[in-house]
Amino acid sequence: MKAVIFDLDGVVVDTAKYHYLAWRKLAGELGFEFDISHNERLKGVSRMESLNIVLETGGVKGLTEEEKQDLADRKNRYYLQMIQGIGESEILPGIPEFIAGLKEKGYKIALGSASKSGGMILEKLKLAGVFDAIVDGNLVARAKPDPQVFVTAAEFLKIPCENCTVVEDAKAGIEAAKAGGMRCVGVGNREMLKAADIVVDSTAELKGLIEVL
Ligand code: B16
Ligand code: MG
Repeated sequence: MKAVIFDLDGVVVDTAKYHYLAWRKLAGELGFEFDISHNERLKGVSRMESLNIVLETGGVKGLTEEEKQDLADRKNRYYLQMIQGIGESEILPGIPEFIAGLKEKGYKIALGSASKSGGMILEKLKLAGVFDAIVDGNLVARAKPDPQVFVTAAEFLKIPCENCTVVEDAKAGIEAAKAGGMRCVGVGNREMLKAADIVVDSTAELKGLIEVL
């Protein structure tokens, strides 16, 4: 029995743009501009780690843990407002066909997302029912590049890690998959994702990989 474990943001749906817009709004309120060139570093990493990166780019230092928590909560409120209306039209190209092809071949599929909103977003995309296991940021304590999110998904599926392939768009996620002893398909920039076993430019190409997984 084999499985494919999907990252959410950047693989199933392009929520990265909403994370970026929410961080940019917060940065603006703090008096600096959060530039898109730093956005790649936020992909796949936890909310608090993302906040630390955003504050670093703005040269903001010396905040207490409580102040940081307030800022992270504020960003999350903006993010939740922005994704309120998200729906099936925002599922990334080729994902429904890739999932259907995997199911046809008898693969199990799981979600392995760092986002605490992961499960809720899958519901909004009307995809929750097709996943055999859903692991999001509410179920794990250690953020990517720690493999916990993917290993937990494999445990839920009762499939050994070496029979799992992770699909990821972030460097931290690829490191996590490798640390968990899984194969990994990267989606996006070849140079940045070079630690993956296979890299494709876009989710539209995933279906073509089913035979080689
Ligand atoms: P939240 P993924 C990740 O999702 C995002 O890529 C990352 O930018 C975000 O900080 C993280 O989820 C936490 O999200 O603030 O909603 O809990 O790529 O692992 O699906
Ligand atoms: Mg991602």
